[in-house]
Formats: sequence, C-alpha cells, structure tokens
Amino acid sequence: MDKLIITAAICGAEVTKEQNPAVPYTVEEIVREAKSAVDAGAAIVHLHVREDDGTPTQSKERFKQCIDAIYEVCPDVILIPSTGGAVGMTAEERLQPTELFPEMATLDCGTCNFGDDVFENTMPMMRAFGKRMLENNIKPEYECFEMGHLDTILTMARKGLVPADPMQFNFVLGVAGCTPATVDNLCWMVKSIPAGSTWTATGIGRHAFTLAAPTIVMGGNVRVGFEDNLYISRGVLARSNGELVEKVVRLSRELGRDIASSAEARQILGLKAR
Ligand code: KMH
Ligand code: ZN
Repeated sequence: MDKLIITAAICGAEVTKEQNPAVPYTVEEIVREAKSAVDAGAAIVHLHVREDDGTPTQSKERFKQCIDAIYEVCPDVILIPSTGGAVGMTAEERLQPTELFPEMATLDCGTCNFGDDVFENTMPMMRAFGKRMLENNIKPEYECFEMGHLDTILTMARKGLVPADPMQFNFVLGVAGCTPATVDNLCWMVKSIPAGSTWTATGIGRHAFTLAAPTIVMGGNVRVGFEDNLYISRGVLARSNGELVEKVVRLSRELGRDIASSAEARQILGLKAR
C-alpha cells in the first residue's frame, strides 16, 4: 500500500472566526495555518483565500499573494487552489486561480445542495473548467459530493473533456443535503473509479475522523482541516489545522501506514518533481 497522503483544507470559504477563532483570513494567518499543517505531516494544502475581514474571494492577486507566501515557508508543499470558491460565485470568478498555472486545482463534479444553499456546477460550467485545466496543464482533483457526480465526471473523462492521466478523486461525504459519510457509500464510490486512479476521502463535521480511519485501511488518502471540521474531539475546538493533521498521523501510525512527504505524494499522484 502506498504511504498516506494527508491534505489540509486550512481555510474554506464558509467557516468563520466566530465559529473557531483560529480560522485564517489574512495572508499571515493563512501562512501560519499552512505551516502548522505541513509541519504536522500534510503533503498537500487545499487553498481558499479571504479578504482580511473574512469575505471569501477568488481574486487572482490574493491567491498569488498567499501562494507565494506559503511557498516561502513550505517550499515543497503541493498546493491545490479551489475553483469551487464560495456558493453563489460565477464560473469566471471561480476560475481565476487557474490563471496562475498551479500544478493542481479542484474541479467540482456537479450541482448539489449545500446546507440551505445550492452549489452550482452545471454541465456547461464543468466543460469550461475541464477545458481550462486541459489548456493550462493543471491536474484536477475531482470533488464528488454525490454518487451522480462520479458518474458525470467519468463520462466527461471518456469523452476527453477533462484531464484523465490518471484521475485523482476527493469524495467529500457528509455535507448537509448530500451523500452521507458512511463506509458503505465510500466503498461504492471507490469501487467505481478507474484502475490506476488515486482517491482521497473527506468526512464533514463529526465524520472527519470516523471516515479517516476506514480510508487509511482501504488505501485511500485523507483530507482534514477547518474547511471541513472545526473540532479536534466532541465539543473541543481544534487550535490549529496542524492539530487536526496530527490526529490523522497518529491514527495512521497506529494502523501501520506511513505518511507521505510532499515529494512522495508528487510521485504517487503522477506530478512532476518541484
Ligand atoms: N465552498 C464550497 C461551496 C472546492 O473547493 O472546489 C465548495 C468548495 C469546493 O469548497
Ligand atoms: Zn474547498
């Protein structure tokens, strides 16, 4: 079994300092959280950015500022900027970070409920996102919140509308209104992906660690972070993204699986060395 790749989703677009004061907004705070996650064992940082007041933004300039600042202190880390942004943003707004030619970026695989909101990813939007990733040589991380999202993206890959060499999936389970974070659902998704693909699982809220444990045993990779979950244990706020990553490292070591460095993660994901 390959070593475990841990992704830290350090910021997200929806969580706030009111919910957990350690949620980062400023460039300095984003760098602090990225470093805490990487120092703890994360090979990848999934990145959203904010204005200083916490407003989510997909501004190319803000992404560049944050990416450059993170590379100053974590030169080897794999950064996966979001093209999901925040609910309600336009496709053009969301695509801005792809103009920076990151090695990877998320590509969301269909429309779904998102709590009280609808997270819109229509077929024309997804075709535009796929085209941009093909043109800019970006490896997508395919975010699937629903069973149907997986089928949709596999059909697009067969038609050559998105990169597929090989595919990296992130199964985000437990979003309110979407596929629940059960082991059965995870198994169904994992057994549906093409041979040679890689996959990550993200359990939302209280499912962060209950989904991490079976994922470690099944040979998948794990995402944790404030974007997905603000608590280190029931009722106890995490003090940093690093603390969440440390818990996954402990679980994995107990289960006998070593942790991948960023260089090792690049090999596993088929990315060029940095
Ligand atoms: N903020 C969510 C609505 C992504 O990063 O690609 C979407 C999201 C997905 O976070
Ligand atoms: Zn995200």
